Amino acid sequence: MERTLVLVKPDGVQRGLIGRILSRFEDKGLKLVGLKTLTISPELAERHYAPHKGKPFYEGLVRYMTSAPVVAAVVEGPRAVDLTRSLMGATFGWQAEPGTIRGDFGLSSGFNLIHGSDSVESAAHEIELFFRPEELCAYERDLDRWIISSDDG
Ligand code: IDP
Ligand code: MG
Repeated sequence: MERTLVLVKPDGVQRGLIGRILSRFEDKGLKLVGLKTLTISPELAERHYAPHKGKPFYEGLVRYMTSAPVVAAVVEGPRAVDLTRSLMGATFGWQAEPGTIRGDFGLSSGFNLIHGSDSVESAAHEIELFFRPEELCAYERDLDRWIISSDDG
């Protein structure tokens, strides 16, 4: 079973979209096993976005992500990393397909509402940046036998 890191970015929190964004993951059948609000420090933003250091949008990205609180969530399920990326949609709101989170709620390149890890490896690293192990709660849902079949992983 995979886990991935989701952030509802500052624009999503300010616009009152926390519930509507996170409900997409529950609707899909994925499970929330970690959840918190926090204001990202410049140090944490730099570690989280280290792969983008040096890119033209990097400084603005760190400013944006540290400007107001975010919601951090750990989402669990079969293929959670790829499913999360497809629920999010393309990076820029103006490019993202309707039906995706970015496609339905935004039009901007920078203010794109949500972050999701892009691989199983980066998910493991990013989850560690945002959560201590004891903050994650493994639990069974009785309904999962109707959502996840034995060949889903
Ligand atoms: P992703 O969030 O879809 O994985 P990345 O390429 O990893 O996209 O970029 C990380 C974040 O940096 C984006 O979500 C977006 O907030 C910001 N970003 C990326 N490219 C641009 C840009 O060209 N202009 C402004 N912000 C950008
Ligand atoms: Mg990315």
